[in-house]
Amino acid sequence: AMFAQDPVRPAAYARFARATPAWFRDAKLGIFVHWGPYAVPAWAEPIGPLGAFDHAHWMAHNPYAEWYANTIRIVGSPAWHHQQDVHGGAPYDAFLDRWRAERFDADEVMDLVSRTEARYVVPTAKHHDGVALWDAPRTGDRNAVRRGPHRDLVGAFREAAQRHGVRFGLYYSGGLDWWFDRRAPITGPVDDSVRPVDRAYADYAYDHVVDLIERYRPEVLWGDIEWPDAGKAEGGKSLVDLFDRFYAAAPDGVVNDRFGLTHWDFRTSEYEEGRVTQTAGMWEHTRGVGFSFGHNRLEDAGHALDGRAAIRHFVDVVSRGGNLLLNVGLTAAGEVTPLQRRTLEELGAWNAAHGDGVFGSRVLEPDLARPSDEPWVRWTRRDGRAHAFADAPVGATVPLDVDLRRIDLDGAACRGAEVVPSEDGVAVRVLAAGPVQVAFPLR
Ligand code: FUL
Repeated sequence: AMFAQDPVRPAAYARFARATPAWFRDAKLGIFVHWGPYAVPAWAEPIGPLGAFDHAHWMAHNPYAEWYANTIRIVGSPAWHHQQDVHGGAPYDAFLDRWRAERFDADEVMDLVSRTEARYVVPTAKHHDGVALWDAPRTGDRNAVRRGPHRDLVGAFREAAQRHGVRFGLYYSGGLDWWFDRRAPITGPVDDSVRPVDRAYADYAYDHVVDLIERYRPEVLWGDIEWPDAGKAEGGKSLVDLFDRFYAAAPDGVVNDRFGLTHWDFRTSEYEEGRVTQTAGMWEHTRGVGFSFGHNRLEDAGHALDGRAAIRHFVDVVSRGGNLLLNVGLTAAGEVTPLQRRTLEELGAWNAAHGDGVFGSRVLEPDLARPSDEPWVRWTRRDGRAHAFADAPVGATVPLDVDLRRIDLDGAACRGAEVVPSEDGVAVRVLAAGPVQVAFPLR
């Protein structure tokens, strides 16, 4: 039975239903970039992954450094104390002028992105703090062109992405804007009661995204939290009209599932939250190299994915049919930290040698071969081959759980491994630091 208050998807959104564009299905890896004045304090408690804590604890100890403007307003929280002690209790907006981007080189960032072999990049155009990275309409001086960097950062990313042949997307926080909506900080769940939903905000957000579409032609529209409810129904400055404009400008474009119950081309999950296991539709998993999206100076190697962990995470997501949107948070000066850079470089080096079994691949049917966690084995399918990825100490023998009637052992191509006989099937001996790869022809 349906209850009166159940949300209903407005019928107008049905016309956006479409098959996922091939480029996005094949892309597998994107790089997310979070950047804003929160990179100046760059401070959050690295308590762990989203989804592992209750709401009240999460908000008072938020490991997301890009939430700093909210966390420091929770009186008595460690971030509130930090703001008192280190920044004299100054208001968040004091960071706008201290955010200088003095060493930002969009081509350098995009060079790193393209060396990971990521096919798309998604910088934040406006996060929850409401600060725009371009001269967005009606933001007054709260944007990167009028304050701080004094540059159109969205434009700089856009042009560099084009020069590097990387598809360009944009993140826009339609759900939260702590400048437009100056109510008390969020201390519990991010539900409908803590986000602006009225016409005034719906029009404001609409004008921003129309401007982004017209000026920068993104091919990924990455909304966040929700879309203001007053803008969901057809007519006026509506989300229906916004999607019309988006697909007219980018016929191959894709939209994520954070515009509420309206339309999406792909589902999203984040750390432990909403973890999607193989669904019929397209999905993308996102996380930072550490526990934050914005740069957090409190994070060290103990909080972050090293190269090997990032590779395993990436291959795991792809083996289950998803894309990985891996985030870096730039420093206030505009640089990728050495910790994040190393992880991306190691992922890129591995992709250069093994990417033929990952990019453009599909999920391998479980009746052909099955993954395992101990030892770590994942499978993909591409071009008539089953690709096995195994990670174990050099010299270890890893059994593979396969259907030998369908997998051709003779034609196997090995990288860092050799195929060895085993009692009840087949195994690979690991000859190099992993994950190693074996491609088996399928019969
Ligand atoms: C979340 C946001 O609240 C985080 O700050 C981050 O932007 C992440 C990608 O989405 O919902």
